[in-house]
Amino acid sequence: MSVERTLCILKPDCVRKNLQGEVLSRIQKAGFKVLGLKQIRLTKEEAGAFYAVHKGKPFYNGLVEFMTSGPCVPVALQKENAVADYRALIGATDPKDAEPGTIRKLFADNKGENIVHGSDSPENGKIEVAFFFPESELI
Ligand code: IDP
Ligand code: MG
Repeated sequence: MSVERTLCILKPDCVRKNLQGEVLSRIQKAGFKVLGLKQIRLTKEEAGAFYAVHKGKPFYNGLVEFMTSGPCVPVALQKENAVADYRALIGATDPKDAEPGTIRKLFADNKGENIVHGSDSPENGKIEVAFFFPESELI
């Protein structure tokens, strides 16, 4: 196992529900180190670029709409085996399919509004952290 970075985003539904602290607390208790954190409001262009891999899928426009609907909180995380461990902690994309006790099972309303983002590979973890944080903002 090696030390990896993964990008968490506390999505607009998480912020609207005032669950930022609750969710981040669970992430920290699971051993993740917070390297960087900020609250921002994504533009359509930024959200579209971040989710470019999903362009053309039926949920893409709705996803961009949702991610720009209010502030969100990108969090740069680091830990041994961060990508897999974080995805296990948040659970499946659709909270209906997520394991009991996972963040999405506990807090998400549906497959689209699912509280948090997580990177899907160590390589994308690095790329996605860099999308929101210049190296100078990571401590
Ligand atoms: P992930 O966030 O678990 O990695 P992805 O398949 O990468 O899931 O999809 C990115 C995001 O797009 C999801 O977190 C969710 O917000 C949204 N999404 C994915 N599939 C659907 C769907 O079938 N309906 C509505 N929204 C979806
Ligand atoms: Mg994904």
